[in-house]
Amino acid sequence: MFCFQCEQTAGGKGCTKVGVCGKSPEVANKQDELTCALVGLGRAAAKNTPSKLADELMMLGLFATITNVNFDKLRINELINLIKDEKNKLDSSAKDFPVNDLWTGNEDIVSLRSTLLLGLRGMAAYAWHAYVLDKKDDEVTAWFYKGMRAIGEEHTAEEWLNLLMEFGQINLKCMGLLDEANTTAFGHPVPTKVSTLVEKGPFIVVTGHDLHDLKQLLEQTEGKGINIYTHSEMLPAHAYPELKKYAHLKGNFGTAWQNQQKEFDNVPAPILYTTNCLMPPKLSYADRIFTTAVVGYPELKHIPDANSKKDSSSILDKAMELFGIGSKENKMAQKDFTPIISKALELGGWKEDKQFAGINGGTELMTGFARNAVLGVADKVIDAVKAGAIKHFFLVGGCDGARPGRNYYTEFVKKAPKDTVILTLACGKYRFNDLNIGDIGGIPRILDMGQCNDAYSAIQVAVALAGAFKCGVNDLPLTLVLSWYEQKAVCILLTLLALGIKNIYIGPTLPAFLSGNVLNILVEKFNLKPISTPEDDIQAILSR
Ligand code: FS2
Ligand code: SF4
Repeated sequence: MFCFQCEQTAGGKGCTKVGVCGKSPEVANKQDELTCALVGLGRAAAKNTPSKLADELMMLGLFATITNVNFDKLRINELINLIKDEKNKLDSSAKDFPVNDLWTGNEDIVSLRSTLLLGLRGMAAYAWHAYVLDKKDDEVTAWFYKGMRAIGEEHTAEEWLNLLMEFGQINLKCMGLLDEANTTAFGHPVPTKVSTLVEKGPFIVVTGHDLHDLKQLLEQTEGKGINIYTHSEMLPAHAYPELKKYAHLKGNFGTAWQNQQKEFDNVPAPILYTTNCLMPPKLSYADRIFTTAVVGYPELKHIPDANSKKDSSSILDKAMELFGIGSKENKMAQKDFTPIISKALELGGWKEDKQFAGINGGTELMTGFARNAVLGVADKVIDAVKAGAIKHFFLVGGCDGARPGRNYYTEFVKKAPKDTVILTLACGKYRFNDLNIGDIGGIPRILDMGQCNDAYSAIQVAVALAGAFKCGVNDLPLTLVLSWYEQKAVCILLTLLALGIKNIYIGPTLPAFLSGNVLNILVEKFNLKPISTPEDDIQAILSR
């Protein structure tokens, strides 16, 4: 096996024996085979128009290879079979990419090719979340095929760089599509206080990013005496009007993904995984875990699409059962959550209310400062900047992870001067989102904009502020201080670079898939900076 796609990769170079994430060599090799089959599908799509199922397979196939999503080689194999089937229908002469060529060759070319592939994986997750809410964009869909074809082609370094910039623009479109899907289905997020108290009685914990799954679970648990708690990237759900209207969406349980093995032990409730980040579960709680859609782990219970025919040997019925794809009509995935509801009632929850706290001991979390909420008070923000009350904005956002160096982000927020505002998003915020660092003239100093894909909101806010101040985004008193872990962070970074955003700080370590030369190009062109210490970085930023 070879995999170097995430921040925790072995020795900062690549996992070759077993994944640090728990991925086995068999699964890693199957995922490579899947990727190479998707190149074949991309090639076949150059000849004939792909079907709805081919589009679904393109998105789900890429999504399934993201870190901490699917550890089940049988399911990856099902996907490969479905992809080959579709490819042959389009163009039986189209060849898959040779697996041996995927991670080998000239170091810089491997680096550039891998960066595009990993970005495509990230974008596939966003495209899928939009798709289940009935939003699809032809240009985004077509780019998956184009991008996968490119993975199988020879390109010069310059051509690869151009492809990466083009991809960054397409990913912006895809994040915009997901923003539209979420706000159309659930309304615009409003600033919302979220409690960390878990009330006595039966409950279900929902983790991952899929708001459509959460909505269906809320509908199906209403009036049944079961409370719902968000976990990790699901926290921003509390801010959407069409989700917060459910009185039994009570609060948030736990922190970011890397703490799940500790947090889910001894909890008298089931946990639903709608996407990443799934860690191999401990035996003590594996029987309480339910996966759905693209998430998979051998032996864990899986919630299939409600329309699927169980135990059918037809390849299409299997696709429907395992992944919720392959239906003829264009309808949104429907789930039947009865098994998880029964489990919640059986386990019964705690006998007494339990007060939990965040990493720093805080018991209340604020979320819902997405673009609409922030731009709604834009005048106030602009006045505060003009009056000198707000000196600088930091976007401290991105993924969390297990490395000790990630404490940088907590310290950064704690040490940021009192006349600065912290925008944040994604699961890295759990390092500091329970801190009370006050407000500036009624504007809270920590503004949680949402999930990782809500980087779209942050971009919109930055563009609007640049318009108001009649300057470029790079001239704003705004610095991005990002933490990365998996491949969605890769596609977001490429979008930021494609937009020409400079001086981005990145950590806790640099991606293993960036070769020395490619990194030098990014540093020269975009002034990308590895993080150092919070003190030095804050000082350097504010004295610029
Ligand atoms: Fe966090 Fe994991 Fe959001 Fe990433 S919950 S690292 O998938 O996408 O961020
Ligand atoms: Fe290693 Fe990360 Fe790949 Fe898992 S996803 S095998 S930890 S590089």
